[in-house]
Amino acid sequence: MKQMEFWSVLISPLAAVALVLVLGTASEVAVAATEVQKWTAIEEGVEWLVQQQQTDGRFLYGGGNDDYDCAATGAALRTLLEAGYRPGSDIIINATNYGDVIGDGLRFIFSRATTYAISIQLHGDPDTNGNGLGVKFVPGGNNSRDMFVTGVVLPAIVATGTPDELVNTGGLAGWTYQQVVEDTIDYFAFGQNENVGYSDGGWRYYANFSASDQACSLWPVVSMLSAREWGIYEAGFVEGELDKFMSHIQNTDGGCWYTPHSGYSNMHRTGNFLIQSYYTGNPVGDTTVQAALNYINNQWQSTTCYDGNFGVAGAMWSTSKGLEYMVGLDDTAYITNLHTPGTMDPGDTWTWSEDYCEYLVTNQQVDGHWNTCGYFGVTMGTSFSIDILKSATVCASVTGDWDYDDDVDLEDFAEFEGCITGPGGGTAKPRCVCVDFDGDADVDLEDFAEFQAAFTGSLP
Ligand SMILES: [Ca+2]
Ligand SMILES: [Ca+2]
Ligand SMILES: [Ca+2]
Ligand SMILES: [Ca+2]
Repeated sequence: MKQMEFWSVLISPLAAVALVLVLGTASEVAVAATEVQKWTAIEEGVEWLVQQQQTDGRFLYGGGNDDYDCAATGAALRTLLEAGYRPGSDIIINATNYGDVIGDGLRFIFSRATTYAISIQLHGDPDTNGNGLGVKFVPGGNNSRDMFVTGVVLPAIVATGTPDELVNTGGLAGWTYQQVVEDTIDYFAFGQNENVGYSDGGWRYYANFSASDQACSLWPVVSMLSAREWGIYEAGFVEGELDKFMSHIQNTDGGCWYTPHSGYSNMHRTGNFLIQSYYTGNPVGDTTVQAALNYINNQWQSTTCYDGNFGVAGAMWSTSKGLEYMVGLDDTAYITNLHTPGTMDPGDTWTWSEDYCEYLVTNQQVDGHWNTCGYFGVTMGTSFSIDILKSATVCASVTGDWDYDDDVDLEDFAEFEGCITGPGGGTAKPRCVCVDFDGDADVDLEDFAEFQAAFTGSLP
């Protein structure tokens, strides 16, 4: 807090300078802008989320299971880290220290981590760093939750952006985050199924379970994509093996089964297929990708619990990520079966992404959470919902224009001032990323200099 006071004192004289620059009164331009609505929904969702943390750092999945709670904690941390909060960085909002929330959450996750002996597999050696170990985030031996929990947790560690940080608790204490990520990726490569017919190349429950399913087979892929952000790559055979599984998991309607050549299609599993397609490098023109896109378009408006789209947070999350990867947020060619256009900023185009955001903004509960039907529970569903909105937000095209009314005036300055945390201080709220002009994860005097340069005063 000392640091924040220091910056406030330093900023005040500069604020006076800004005041002098403004002659005339600020005009009130009411903009019913979805970008503003999205940011507000994100902020209210984040405020609800942090209040859900338990005293030992965990977030509850629902159902009272430590392993599932670890997954819910991973999802919440990833969301909060991507919203700009950092462990050890004192951002205090409504008496909650967001830096402590992240730090406590990471401690809970690492308290669940354990090493796992791995060895050469049929298609190659999964042990990229040659230490004979993998890592999973469920304690003890094989457990039916190993792949799911571990796959949800890993991206949170990568989202810290600190590969050199040391684990400070549990069995991996003293390891760097980098090594944890390497060995977790090794674990996924080791645990990929082989020599089991149609299930070759997929995952289920725990390492080498010897059957695969399309719900579980999402999470190792999400983690491996995440690890690439740190330049960490799994063993070379994994992609090609996953291709085999993908060739046996797609139904004739373009959607995906739960297990190979069996049952019926659903939205979540088909969204997973798009993410897997991106991972394996299948182009959008590939017939299997086209078929999946066609299924998603046909089922777009489905609200069927578990198997549909809207209101099923897990389905919306996978489909949103998959579409963003494969056709982009601005796509209007592949997903056309949309709802009637809702509120948008002037000049924006109604897209699948806007359709999702409109739903989320409209259906957020008063206290900031989202209800969800499906497998992941309310806390994880709320994390997913925030992620979807966050992916879709864009900062105003005019630098420093907080309220999207095409000027940079005192109203924008008031919000800018609320974002100032000093060098290395993180961000006060998610939307502050729009005034971190030099992109170094803080809002400080260097950013203020740019804000000042962009200052226009109120424009009609
Ligand atoms: Ca290893
Ligand atoms: Ca294997
Ligand atoms: Ca403005
Ligand atoms: Ca900055």
